[in-house]
Amino acid sequence: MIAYITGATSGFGLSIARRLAKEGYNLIITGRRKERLSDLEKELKAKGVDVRVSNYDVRDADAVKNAIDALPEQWKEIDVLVNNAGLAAGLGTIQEGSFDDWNRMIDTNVKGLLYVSRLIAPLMIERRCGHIINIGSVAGKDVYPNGNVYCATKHAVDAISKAMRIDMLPYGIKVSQICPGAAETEFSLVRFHGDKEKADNVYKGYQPLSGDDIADIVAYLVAMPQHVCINDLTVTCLSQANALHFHKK
Ligand code: NDP
Ligand code: 8X3
Repeated sequence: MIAYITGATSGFGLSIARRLAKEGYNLIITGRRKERLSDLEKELKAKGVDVRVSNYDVRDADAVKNAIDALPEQWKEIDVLVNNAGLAAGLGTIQEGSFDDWNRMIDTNVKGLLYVSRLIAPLMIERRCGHIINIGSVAGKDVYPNGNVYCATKHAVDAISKAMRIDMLPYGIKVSQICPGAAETEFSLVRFHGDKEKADNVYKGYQPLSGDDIADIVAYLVAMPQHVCINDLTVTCLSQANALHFHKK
C-alpha cells in the first residue's frame, strides 16, 4: 500500500506520515524543506518503510507534474492521497490585506491541492481504487473575524471535496475531508510570519489538537471497510465549539 502525503515536513503531514508508516504503508513524502524530508526518509527507512522523497512547491504546476510523472511505475500505484500542504498567511481585514499573503494562500491551499489531485486522480482511476483525503478546516465551515481569505480557501477545499466525490464516484474512489479546529503545529508561526510570541499565544489557556490527533483520524478513515466512505469529519479540541467560539482558562 502506498500513501502520498503533501506537506510532510511538519505538523499534520509529519504525524500522518509516521502514523501511516506504522499502519504498513510505504510513503511518498513531499514538501519544500528538503532536509526535513531527508531526515524523515532516514527515520522511516530505519523502520523498514519504503520511502520516496518528492521535493517541490505545490504552487508550481510544472514541478508538480514533473514530480508525479517521474514516479517509477510501482510508485504510481497510490492508494491514499492526503492533500495536506497548506497555510494561513496573515490575519487581518480585507482593507488592510497583503496581495502577497493572499496569493500564497490561494495558490497553495486551492491551486496546489488541485494540481496534485489532477495528476494523481487519473492514476487511481486507472486502477479503480484509491482514497483522497483533503485537509480542510473549521475555517471552511464558518468565517471568523480577520480570517477572510484563509477561510475562503478552506471553503474552496470544502466545495472541491464535495465535487471531487461526485467525479470519483463511478470509479470506486473515496473522497474524504477532515476539518480540524485549532491544532498546535507550525501553522500559527507561519500565519504570523515567524512571530513566535504571537503564535504561542494562540494556544494558551486550553489544550489544542495535535498533529497526532489528526493522524489517528486519517488512520481510522483509511481502515474503514471498502464500501464505507467517511465524507466529512469536523474535529475540534474540547475547548472549541466552532471556528469562532473557545472556552479558555
Ligand atoms: P504546518 O505549518 O506545521 O505544516 C504545513 C505543511 O505544508 C508543511 O509540511 C509545509 O512544508 C507544507 N507546505 C506549505 N506550503 C507549501 C508549498 N507551497 N509547497 C509544498 N508544501 C507546502 O501546518 P499544519 O500541519 O497545521 O497544516 C497542515 C494543513 O492543515 C494545512 O492545509 C492547514 O491549512 C490545515 N489546518 C491546520 C490547522 C491548525 O490549526 N494547525 C487546523 C485546520 C486545518 P514546507 O514548508 O516544507 O513546504
Ligand atoms: C486552522 C484553524 O481556526 O486558525 O485552519 O482557522 S483556524
